[in-house]
Amino acid sequence: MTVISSTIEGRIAIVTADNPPVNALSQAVREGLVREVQAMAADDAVDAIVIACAGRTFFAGADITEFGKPPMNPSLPDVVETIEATEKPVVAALHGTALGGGLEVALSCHYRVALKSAKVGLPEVMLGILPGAGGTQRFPRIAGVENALDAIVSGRHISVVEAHKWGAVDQLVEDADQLLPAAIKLATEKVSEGPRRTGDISIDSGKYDPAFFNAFRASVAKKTRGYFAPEQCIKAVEAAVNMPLAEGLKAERRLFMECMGNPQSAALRHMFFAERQVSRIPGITKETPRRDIKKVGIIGAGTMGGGIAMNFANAGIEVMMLELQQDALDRGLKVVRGNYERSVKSGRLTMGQVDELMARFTGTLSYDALSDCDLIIEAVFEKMEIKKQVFAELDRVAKKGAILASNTSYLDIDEIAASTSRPEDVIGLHFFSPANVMRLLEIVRAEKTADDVLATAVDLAKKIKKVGVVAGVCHGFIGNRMLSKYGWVSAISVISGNKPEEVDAALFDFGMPMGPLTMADMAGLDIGYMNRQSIGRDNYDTRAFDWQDKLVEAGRKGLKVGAGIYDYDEGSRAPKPSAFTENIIDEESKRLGITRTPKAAGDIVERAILALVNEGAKILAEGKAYRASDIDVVYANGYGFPPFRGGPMHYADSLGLDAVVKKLHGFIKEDSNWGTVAPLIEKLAAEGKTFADFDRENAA
Ligand code: T1G
Repeated sequence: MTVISSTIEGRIAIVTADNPPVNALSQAVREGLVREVQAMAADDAVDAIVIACAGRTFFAGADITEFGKPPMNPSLPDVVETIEATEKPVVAALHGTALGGGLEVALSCHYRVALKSAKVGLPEVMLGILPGAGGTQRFPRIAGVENALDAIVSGRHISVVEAHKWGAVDQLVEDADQLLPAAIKLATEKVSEGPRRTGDISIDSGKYDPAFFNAFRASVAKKTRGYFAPEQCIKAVEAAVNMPLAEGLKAERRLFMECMGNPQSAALRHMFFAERQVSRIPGITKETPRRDIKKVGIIGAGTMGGGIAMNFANAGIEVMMLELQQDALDRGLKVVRGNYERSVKSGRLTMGQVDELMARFTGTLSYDALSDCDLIIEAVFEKMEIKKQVFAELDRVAKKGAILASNTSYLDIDEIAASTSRPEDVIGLHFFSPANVMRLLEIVRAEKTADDVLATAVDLAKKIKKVGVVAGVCHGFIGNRMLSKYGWVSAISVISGNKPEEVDAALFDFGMPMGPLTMADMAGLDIGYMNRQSIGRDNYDTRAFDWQDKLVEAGRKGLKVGAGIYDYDEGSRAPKPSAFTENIIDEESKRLGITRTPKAAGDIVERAILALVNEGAKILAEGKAYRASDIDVVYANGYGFPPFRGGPMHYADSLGLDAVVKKLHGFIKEDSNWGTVAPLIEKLAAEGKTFADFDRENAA
């Protein structure tokens, strides 16, 4: 298929790319662009050139599938330099999302026309790299240093309306059918004026001294903690300010290659593709029927119920919330409105939009009112008896074909489904708190869940902007099952020798958003306490948790009561080491006859992360997750695992599974409560394979 073709209208050449799905700048596209632009530039019948793309978007960037493979000419910088050097005016016609190399191609054109709905951006930093085809040099010149620096380091998508205000886009058109004519018209008008090269624009370097860049560094330090690429992006923009274009481009190239060589880039590319794999489900195809979801019922208007409901309202779906008491219902709806009004303060919403969103909500005290809902999700108390009562009611009132979903975070969906007359319509939809913010949704496929119910849930996840990962039924599904092992390692690390703050600091420095013990205090120590009470002392490692249970019994339930593992000043969420806790740990270790020996941070991290990996491999082998990369997506999007490490399974691959097996055996020798090494890791290690190999060989 010809990916690049040219036509001539009047005396204007139109070079069009057609490389679905996103016109990625593959080798064929790059080669075609150089060939056609050079041919049109040499053609006496042509006075100016327009570059446009067919399909849904202007070039959405370099072809990421080519990364990690030997480079193929022409490189994107070659393409960009060819276009910019053209003696005839070149106009870019932008629509969709002109991102990364796509925007760099547009910046090498001399003028830019855009469809008003289009977006531009330089999101390379999200892939652990930086704009490597002149973006760090040209964007500061045409958009201003401050705007470019923010765009390059954040990787955010920018409306062309904003880019137009910056001077980076010359003209906006309202409708798609106006785009090409406007680009041709502008090209014609510019024939006499000739090319206007972004690279020729100079920057007043005096305005942007080291203090300016250091202040910017400080402003992004928290958000970019642990990431390698953001600093390289800043250095590249500094080069744009302090060097002529040719030198700046060389500096950009060097910094780009340093990023490409850093393991974080491979990890972030892994996450990019992993998130796009999750919707590939065995047995589900484009032909699988889907059910129409026009109205959603939510049982429970508490924090979870309200947050879940907002996702659907945000996607334009009508929501009916059910509570047993009017004041609880009123309170729930008030909290939802409050959440939306906070977005008004931050400028993300207008009050009019809040009213529009709230108009999608209705409330009821009667189950019967849910009889016209297409999907009903319960978010009630995590007790099986209560869930079964709710599902019995739903079975009575829900219309035929309604999907019945539980938001349970670890209970058995098969058991819940069996309490209805329609198990094929029952599924798990496990949202993560705050449900209107966290991107992860675990879609739990029960034994009898019908394919069309599952397919509907997978599509619905995308519609409500969640990353929907399908899990099988087991205690805690994927994330919480792994979390229980991580929590055990952090608890045992304390009783066997490390201070809570040492364990937390080690995992925080690894890249977790907060340490496991701070997280336990935030979630509430009483949750784990009640769970352990319910399963009984013979079914968990009491040595690891008795010290925490003593804290709960002393009323120290965590942040919510101002004391848990840590102490908290009035109104503060900052954890402070607690003498009370230290005393409990000391007493407990003496009672258990443990001589406490602190471990180094690296040893703490190794145990905590490999506990995740070992459990993840068991989940994978049991078929409770379809891919190792799905497990990475769960842990990065639901539990804050640093994306720049690619998720626990990718991280294990980077260590080498033979090394992982050796370490796990060492841990088991040290403490038999580790259980067993996952046979799947042993097998892959013995075959010299990785989890990535497993995914390739078992591709859904
Ligand atoms: N290369 C290859 N494939 C890509 C791709 C890309 N750049 N972008 C998307 N795809 C595939 C994706 O894997 C999926 O495939 C399909 O297209 C639809 O994507 C030198 C080096 C454009 C906003 O980072 O942000 O330029 O799963 O499901 O939700 O400076 O894709 O269907 O087989 O995401 O509508 C910079 C990355 C590259 C943009 C569309 N560009 N892409 O979102 O669809 S680095 C980016 C996106 C660079 C230069 C450097 C999004 C999108 P499949 P999708 P979407």
